[in-house]
Amino acid sequence: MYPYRISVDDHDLLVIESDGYKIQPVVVESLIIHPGERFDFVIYATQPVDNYWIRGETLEVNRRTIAEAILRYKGAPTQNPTTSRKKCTANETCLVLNCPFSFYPKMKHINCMTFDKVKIMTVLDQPPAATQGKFQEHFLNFAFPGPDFAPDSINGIAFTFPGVSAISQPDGITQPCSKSDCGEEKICFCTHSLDLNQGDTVQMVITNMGRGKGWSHPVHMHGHSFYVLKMGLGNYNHTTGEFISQNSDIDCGGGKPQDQSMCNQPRWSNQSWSNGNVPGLNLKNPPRKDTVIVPSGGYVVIRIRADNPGLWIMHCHIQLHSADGMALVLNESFANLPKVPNGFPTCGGFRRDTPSKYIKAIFYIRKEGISNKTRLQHQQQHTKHPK
Ligand SMILES: [Cu+2]
Repeated sequence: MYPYRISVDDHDLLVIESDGYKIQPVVVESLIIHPGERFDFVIYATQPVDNYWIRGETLEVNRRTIAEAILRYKGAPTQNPTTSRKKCTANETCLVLNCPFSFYPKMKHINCMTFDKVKIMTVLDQPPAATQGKFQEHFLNFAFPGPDFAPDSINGIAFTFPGVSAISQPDGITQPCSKSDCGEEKICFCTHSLDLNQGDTVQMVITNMGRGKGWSHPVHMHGHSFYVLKMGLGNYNHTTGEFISQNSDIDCGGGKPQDQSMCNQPRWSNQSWSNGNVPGLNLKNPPRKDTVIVPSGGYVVIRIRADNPGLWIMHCHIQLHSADGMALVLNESFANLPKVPNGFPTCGGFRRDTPSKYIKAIFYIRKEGISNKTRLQHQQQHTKHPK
């Protein structure tokens, strides 16, 4: 559920790969990993024979949640390490990879490298161009818009799973969004899908903004890996690291300031950024990934080529968020799918026979409408910047 900052005492990490794609190696003191992400790194066993702590620490403020393991050199005694983590100083700063914010408070002496600054290793693997007529841009706001009721949603739509196999029985979907009351300052529940045309370059601007912004969402896509072209972060106080305001590149719509709008129909503040003309896009050797963090109060620009017909779910990888509706389906070139074989079994609507405690809890929250309060506490706790 939480991001962890991973380090190994007295050893730098040489990060070489993420989500199955080789990157141009970077040497860091630590890296931050969110649910769904994978990182490969190398450490050189060049230190004296001994035991060393491998550390995972969450980013929370005023609370410490740690995971620990031991790096034991061959020949070291079977005991706990006595090592401590590197002291980051003005003369010897630490570099942290994959921060969901721009920087740590100044006194920490930690520099951040956001993932859009990483380069892919394979130079032949380049993002598709924004060709006129074959280019789509979609804005997707992962948030908990309220005010009274704040389900986990994308553009104010809480995903409802179809009661049938949508790929073999598309006509059996009973709650399509076309029949729901969704809109700019509305909340709705339906089987949210996004239509993609075969061969198009699809750019997505994934935001975590508006009144329902929360902690960083690790957004995961099935059926594709995407190119990470740009990250836009919130504004923070350089000295204290406290959050100040959301990124002004995005207009949240609704005729309201960002922090009051549901941000269900976000767009570029500057319309000349449309059609792929976003300044600062990293189009040369951008990294590829299938899970990317969308920072609180900010956005990520990603691209794919729609070359994989099917229905692919895209969701926040925090289980609680996706189960409660922070998901949608990419309806990609449906007409190009092979026909379902003759006699393929069909199924009707389903019900969970014995809802788990967890599902019951969600229903309870929905019924009692306490979701917003809980979420607000959640958000306040997690949008604070680490100190
Ligand atoms: Cu999430």
